[in-house]
Amino acid sequence: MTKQIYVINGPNLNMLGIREPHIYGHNTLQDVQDLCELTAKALGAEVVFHQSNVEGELINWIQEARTAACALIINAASLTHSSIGIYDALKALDIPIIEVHLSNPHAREDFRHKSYVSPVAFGVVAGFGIQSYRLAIDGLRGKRWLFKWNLKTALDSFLGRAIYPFKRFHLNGLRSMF
Ligand code: DHK
Repeated sequence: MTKQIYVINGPNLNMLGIREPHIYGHNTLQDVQDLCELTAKALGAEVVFHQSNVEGELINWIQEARTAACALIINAASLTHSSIGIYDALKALDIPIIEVHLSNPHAREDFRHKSYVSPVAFGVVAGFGIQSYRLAIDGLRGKRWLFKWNLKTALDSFLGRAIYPFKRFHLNGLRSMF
């Protein structure tokens, strides 16, 4: 199974390229997704990419990432500054969380200076436009969480080839060790 990096985007990010391009740039959300996929590929990972304007949907994807992902990249957009629901959902994860923003919220209005994501984030990347996402994914390179996942994946594929007839039995036993 390929390791998965969840990339979750909040309200209005579907409007990228149209909304306030002097702040958020001219690239579209599809450009962001393409960039994330390309960057993750170099780490041997695949990207699960989501955007929603609905808080509950974002929370469902965060919960899903708990078991499905090796890392979570999140731009909660305006909900960064207001959502205790997202904060609580993120707190339940034990995978690395990286907060990203296209703009630098700290150089903007006061209400954008508060983040409910930062207290539970391993790292924050802001102000580099869509390159913030690339930097966030690149920042995972060589980190132990990816290594742990790699070891499991490598064992799965090695054992899968070497002892095919006993595959299910052995893999299930080994999976429980990691
Ligand atoms: C995006 C938004 O939509 C704003 O509400 C945040 C963030 C900043 C960004 O820069 O990506 O304040």
